[in-house]
Amino acid sequence: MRPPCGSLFPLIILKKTRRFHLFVPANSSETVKDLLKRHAITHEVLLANPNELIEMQTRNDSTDPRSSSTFYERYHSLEDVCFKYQILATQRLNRDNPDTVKVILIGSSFEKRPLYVLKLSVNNRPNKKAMWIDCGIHAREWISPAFCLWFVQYSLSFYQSNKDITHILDNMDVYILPVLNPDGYHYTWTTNRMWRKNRSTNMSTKCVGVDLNRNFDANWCTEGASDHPCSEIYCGAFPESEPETQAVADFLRSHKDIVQIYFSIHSYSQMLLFPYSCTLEEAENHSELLEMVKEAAQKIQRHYRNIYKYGSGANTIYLAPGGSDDWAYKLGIKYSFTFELQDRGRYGFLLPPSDISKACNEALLAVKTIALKVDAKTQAPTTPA
Ligand code: 9B3
Ligand code: ZN
Ligand code: ZN
Repeated sequence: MRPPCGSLFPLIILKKTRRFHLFVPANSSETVKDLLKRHAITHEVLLANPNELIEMQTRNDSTDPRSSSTFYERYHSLEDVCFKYQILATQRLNRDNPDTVKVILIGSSFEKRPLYVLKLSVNNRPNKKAMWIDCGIHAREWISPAFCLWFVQYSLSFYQSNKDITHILDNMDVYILPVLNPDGYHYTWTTNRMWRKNRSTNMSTKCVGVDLNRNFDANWCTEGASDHPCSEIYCGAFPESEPETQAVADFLRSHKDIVQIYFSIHSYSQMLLFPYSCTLEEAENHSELLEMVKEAAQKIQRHYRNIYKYGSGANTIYLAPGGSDDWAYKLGIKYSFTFELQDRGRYGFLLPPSDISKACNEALLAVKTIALKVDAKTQAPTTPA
């Protein structure tokens, strides 16, 4: 079995050449340091006081008029995110399009929170294709919901002034699910900042939560997932056992003829991934997908001097079944991607708010690059005006 991003895992799986991040409870840090020393494993303490960082990231949620950062450069509680989306839903991209932002309820979470999708649509040209972006499937990856907000805000602000986003929105609708795992996200704000899974409970175990990115029907619960409910990568009782998974899967199934591009946003480690993760086999259009993420990574490097790895999931990060991108790909969405945003482990999931704008702009550049490439390849013949 291989580790999920950034989780505490037994040391036996460490490779000699690989760096690894451990989260250690403060009261056992000396013991762990001792152990590492005795086994001649070199280590450094990256974050001596994560609680201070966590406090900093949650404190600035309120709209402090003295703060120099914008709403989009801070992290927000679930309630604030919801509220913001209600406001955004009343906005329009231009005067000719009163109904450019629509809120669609696609289901509810285990704890009965609504799952809202935002639809951006600037014209109602028939047979328009669409792009899907989901954020926040893993609760502790806070930069992910921040990106979804960033994307919506960018689209509403720069439609008709930035030529790339204009071209994209003129040619496709965008469906955005800002927080796929609202129960988990809420829990990271109130109780445990490092929570990953959803919050579903089950009579047969005391452990809470299913890893929603192991719960999709793609080689479900094979190597790289766990059938133990206490595991961080627990696959659930059966594929789509979770209401969050089911809501997304149902929505995409009923829109599969129009959705051409699928993005799922995670953190951390800076990678642009595509199927498969659930097998070492190559996807049918592997070279096409590789070309796209390579171009996106090169652009990020040129514009932001930051390195993103790219490739198929199984080859680039680890073999893992049951993920949403593989499932969407098998459904027929041939341009399917998972992005792992900043950073590479300095702060990990605790990326400081001051890094939000750069992290989001990098991801935005990658989304735009790929969307434009797909659009150029799949241009539906339009009737001349
Ligand atoms: C995992 C899977 Cl199963 C997939 N299909 N694509 C990406 C990943 C990586 C993320 C995960 O769920 O472990 C990184 Se947080
Ligand atoms: Zn993740
Ligand atoms: Zn085009």
